[in-house]
Amino acid sequence: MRIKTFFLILSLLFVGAACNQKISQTESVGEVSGIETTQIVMTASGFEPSDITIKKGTTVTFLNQDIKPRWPASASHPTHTDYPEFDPKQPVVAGASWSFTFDRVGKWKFHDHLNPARGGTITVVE
Ligand SMILES: [Cu+2]
Repeated sequence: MRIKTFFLILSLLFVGAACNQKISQTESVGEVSGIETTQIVMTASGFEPSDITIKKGTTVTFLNQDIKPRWPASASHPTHTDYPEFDPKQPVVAGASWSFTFDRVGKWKFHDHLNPARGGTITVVE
């Protein structure tokens, strides 16, 4: 009986230790990543949100929730020369997304290359 109790306590300790390890692993992953991300949804009515302010190094994911392709790109249409890298160089198909990390501080106007009347501004700060 005593031995049974001893093993029961021992196994509980092991389970407890395993749980602690899992928790600390999750925490460290969170610390290591430390990458800021944000999302802009694209639909037929434009970008949501269309005007955001982010810190330099933030990754913005443009998610296409429309049934048609969408194409986020830097001003000005059609050459996209303000921030040439801010351009997937091809349409983002329905249901897909495109992510871009903003490394340049500035006020970047953008638009939907397939519907240039829709657009917004991404302000990147230090
Ligand atoms: Cu364009």
